[in-house]
Amino acid sequence: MKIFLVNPKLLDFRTDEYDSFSVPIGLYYIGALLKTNGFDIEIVNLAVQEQPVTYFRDRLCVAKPDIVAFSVLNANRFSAFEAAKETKQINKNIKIVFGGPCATFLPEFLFKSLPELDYIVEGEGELTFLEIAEMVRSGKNDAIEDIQGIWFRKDGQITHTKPRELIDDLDKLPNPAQFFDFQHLSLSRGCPGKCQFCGSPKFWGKTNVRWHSAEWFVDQIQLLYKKGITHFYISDDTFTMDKKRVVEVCKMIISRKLIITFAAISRVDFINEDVLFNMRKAGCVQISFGVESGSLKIRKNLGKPFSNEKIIQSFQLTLSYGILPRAYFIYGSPGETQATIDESCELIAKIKPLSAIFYLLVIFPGTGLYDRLKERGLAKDEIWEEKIEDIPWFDFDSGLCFEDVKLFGENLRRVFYKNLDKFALDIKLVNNSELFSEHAKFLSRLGITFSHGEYAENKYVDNWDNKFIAEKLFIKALEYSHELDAYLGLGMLYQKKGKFNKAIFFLEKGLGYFPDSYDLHLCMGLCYMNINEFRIALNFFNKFKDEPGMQQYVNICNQRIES
Ligand code: B12
Ligand code: SF4
Repeated sequence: MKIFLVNPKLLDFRTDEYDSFSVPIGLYYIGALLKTNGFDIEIVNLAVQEQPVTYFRDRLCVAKPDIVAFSVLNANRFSAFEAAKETKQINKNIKIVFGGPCATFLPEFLFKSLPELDYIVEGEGELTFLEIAEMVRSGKNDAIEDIQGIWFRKDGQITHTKPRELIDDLDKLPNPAQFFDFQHLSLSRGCPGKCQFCGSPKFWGKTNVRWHSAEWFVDQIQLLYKKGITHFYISDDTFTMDKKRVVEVCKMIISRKLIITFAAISRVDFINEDVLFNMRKAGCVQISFGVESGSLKIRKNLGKPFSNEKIIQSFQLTLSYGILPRAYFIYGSPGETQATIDESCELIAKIKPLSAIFYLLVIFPGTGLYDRLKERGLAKDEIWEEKIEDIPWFDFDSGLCFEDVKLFGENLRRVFYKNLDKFALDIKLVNNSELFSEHAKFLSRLGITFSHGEYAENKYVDNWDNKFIAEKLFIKALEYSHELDAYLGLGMLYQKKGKFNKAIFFLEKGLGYFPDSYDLHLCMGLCYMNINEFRIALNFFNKFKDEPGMQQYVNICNQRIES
């Protein structure tokens, strides 16, 4: 029996394609369980399609699924609606199932809005969806009432069955990496936090955080690693919640010699030196922390009451282990004024994040803030009939207006970027020789971000400064260890500045340590071309003359030598 698992397209365009295109991990988990139970699964990623409806119609006609199931967020619900309608037009016997946060928190609204919808799976989806699929396969559709954790229509009424118990042992789930390729991973489900803007506690159950064992999790990484995937995003709400387990995971990654990098999300109260050391050794390059605001009053109101000292200390500690600390800030919160924004700017200057994301506070069903609005009669679920992805808090707050909130965001971003050079120059790393090669890698990677990465293109960051910062970072990296990227970075930087002899000096040194590097040879060859030393340049190009792209330089050199 054929089943489509669909990732619908977001309503609004995003510049960050990777995030908006990626299939939610949950679909892979569900897909893996269904595959092991003999179902034929196709993951349909409408998020990447320019013409999702046309594409979907074509796939439907070719594959003829029996069930079409969607992972629905508020932001992609309209795409799910369109595809569901299309499905029923083609064959009204195909069952339509919705799951995910939007489906879980807005079941009645969704059934009212979409007559084509058959079933909603509430919360954790694997076991419930498997039972639905088995029911459809057996043809006994009446059995729907026996399935726990669903919403469906009965005699025109929307009905809810008994909630399903959460899966007690996540390791019992088949490992999705056996069947699919992906980069987002999840060690745990749930979060003990109480953040008022977040739907996770209500979705996963506040008291019941569950984990995979370290072994299951690292097996997953290993399976993906063998398929050539080397960078991962650990998407747990708070990856380091169980520090012992995280250290076990990291030691296992190291002992199995998995050469990977990964980014994770944590909380400032859930890290310590042991965890950071092991995470760095295992390949962690970035940890994101939700700081939210510089105002303690706002933080308390949002449900994140950590002190400034704790936040500052955790950022410093993370950075000192050569892990890039990223800060998430929220603006436009209840009680936000220019004074609280100033507090956020002051905190930014103290925590010195090397990456920061500033979100306008928006709200979703399933969050404390949404409940507050509903209780006060300010919001109704019908608001989701409008073509919006989310609702900005300021729309409901008489103390805030769009113009001010927009300026708040601009202020925060400007302060962050304007100070970024100082933050980068102020990096202090732990003096632990076991981490020197990681330090060199960290500084080089950051240097690249300034020289030709994200910060090189940023309009708020001064360009001259960028190159200067990059140069400093590369040189500092080489004080720790011989790092290819640092040699190459310096070579490219000086080459761009027309300082070819200086570039050649560093590239030559780099080649002493990395004699087989294509990039160093290419850069060296280009430097010599620039100073009209075509014969010497040719020596560098010739070593890789069979590589795509190199032949053009070989030809130019040969022509110039002949003429
Ligand atoms: C990691 C994450 C991301 C990653 C996703 C990576 C990936 N490819 O998986 C990134 C950074 C890309 C991301 C982006 C966004 N995210 Co996000 N994200 C999360 C987070 C923290 C964890 C999700 C996760 O992996 N959970 C673990 C896996 C196993 O669960 P799952 O994927 O949800 O699937 C399970 C259930 O949901 C259910 N299920 C899901 N789909 C389906 C489908 C069917 C048919 C069935 C039966 C069941 C089912 O069963 C699954 C297995 O148990 C959640 C918060 C949370 N803790 O849930 C927010 C969350 C899902 N994100 C949220 C939002 C708003 C977004 C963005 C819209 C933000 C933005 N403005 O751009 C984008 C949109 C992404 C997109 N689809 O294009 C909101 C959604 C709120 C809502 N009601 O819609 C959440 C809940 C956070 C919050 N604010 O409360 N996100
Ligand atoms: S924002 Fe993070 S810490 Fe707060 S409740 Fe959500 S997942 Fe937990």
